[in-house]
Amino acid sequence: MRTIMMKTLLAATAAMALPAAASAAITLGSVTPGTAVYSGPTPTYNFESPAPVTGGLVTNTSTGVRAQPFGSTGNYWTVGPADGSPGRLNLSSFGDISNISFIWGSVDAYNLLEFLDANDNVLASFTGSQIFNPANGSQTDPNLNPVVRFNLTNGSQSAFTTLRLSSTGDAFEVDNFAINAVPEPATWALMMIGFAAVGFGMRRRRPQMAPRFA
Ligand SMILES: [Ca+2]
Ligand SMILES: [Ca+2]
Repeated sequence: MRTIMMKTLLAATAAMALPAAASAAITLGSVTPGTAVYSGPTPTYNFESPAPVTGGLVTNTSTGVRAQPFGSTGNYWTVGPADGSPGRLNLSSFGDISNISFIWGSVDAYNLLEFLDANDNVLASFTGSQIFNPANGSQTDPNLNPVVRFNLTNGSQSAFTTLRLSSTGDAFEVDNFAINAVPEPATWALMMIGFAAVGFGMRRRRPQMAPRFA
């Protein structure tokens, strides 16, 4: 019985370890259908205050040109022939980044998202059709206004600096970017000191728990 459990445990551990070794550096982690009231990660940029972007920042919906993403409020960022394409979001001030999420509004097949390094080399790219198929630009379907999350691993965390959004048709509309930075070495050091302190406290307390007479 114990042997079977051990084997199962080993197999499960191996299965968990494999994808990390084989996977690409930047991957589409999740596509969560949008909600009328945004319920994703706390945004770093909701475009109500200045953000390091180039491209149109708007509040309105203009029929046939751009539409506010379902679940977005106030300003949003739009890229396309009418509003300028490509647009860029410069994230070089964050250091290493482990994941990014945002609302991808009215997903169109001709929307293109690219992850760039400091020299504008493309590290990874995703089209609207990879987010939902068919990517028909619906402004109300939650599946076509999802919160998308991208995960970065290994070297891509430090190489990545800029998101480039392009769209050959109107439009590529987004809001509520949540940027998760990898903890700085100083933060890790503080955490390790914290763990060490807890461990030390447990070791010191243990003798007092032993019976005094036996
Ligand atoms: Ca907003
Ligand atoms: Ca669109």
